[in-house]
Amino acid sequence: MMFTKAIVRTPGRSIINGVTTAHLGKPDYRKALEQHGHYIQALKSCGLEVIVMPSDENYPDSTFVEDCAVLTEKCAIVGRLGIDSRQGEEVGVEEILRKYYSKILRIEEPGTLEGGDVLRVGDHFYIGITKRTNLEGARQLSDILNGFGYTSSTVPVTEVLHLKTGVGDLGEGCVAVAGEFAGNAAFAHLKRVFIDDEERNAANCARINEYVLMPGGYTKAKKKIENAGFPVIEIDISEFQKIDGGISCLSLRFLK
Ligand code: CIR
Repeated sequence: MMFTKAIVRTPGRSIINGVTTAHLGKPDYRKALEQHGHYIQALKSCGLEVIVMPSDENYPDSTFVEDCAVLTEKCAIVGRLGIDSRQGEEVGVEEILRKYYSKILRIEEPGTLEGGDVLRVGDHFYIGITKRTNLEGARQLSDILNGFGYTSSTVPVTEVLHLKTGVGDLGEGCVAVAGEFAGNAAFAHLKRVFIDDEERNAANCARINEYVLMPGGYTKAKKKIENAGFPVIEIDISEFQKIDGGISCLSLRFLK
């Protein structure tokens, strides 16, 4: 899957109030901005044109744009975020998507769906059932995807925030798996890179054109992914990890 563009959203000062389950302290705004800049540079190194949305102080978590939508080459599906404080983030993202997509569909109430729960491998979409994505949201998404010729299946997620917190797409039918997903039969037919428990955050990586983008500081995981044949770009995203954010959630990648 090649990408030509990515949408990102600059973090605002309110990022210090982002929702979190991590016990790592509050993000440092200045440092977050700097890391976000490096993230944009990395996307550009992968050959992408980067569309930068301005920050929105009303939404502390809005820098995690991936949760707002699911993008395919045939259509865009706008999600319905599963936590009150984030509902509405998708409006600005949809405005941008309108410039590029003629087919935009929406997840409707009572469905909830966040993009962080949707992992594409080839033409198959795994949909994590989490506190943020409910069965109804998954059903609506899967109906839409089936209509465009894609397949999908659901994966119950119990230990982490989103499906992609623990499974990352490495491309070419290969995934990085950590924690509860390492033994999950749903991924057993794929080539898997097993990420050690103490480096579990490294499973949230993203294949972007020639490279795999990884969070910085996970030496063993980096070696494993490189040994599996994928060149890696590391980015320090410590400030985003303090509020449960990973590599994939910081952008929406697409081909247009
Ligand atoms: C949240 O709890 O919604 C944010 N603090 C983190 C969202 C991370 N998104 C993702 O993993 N796709």
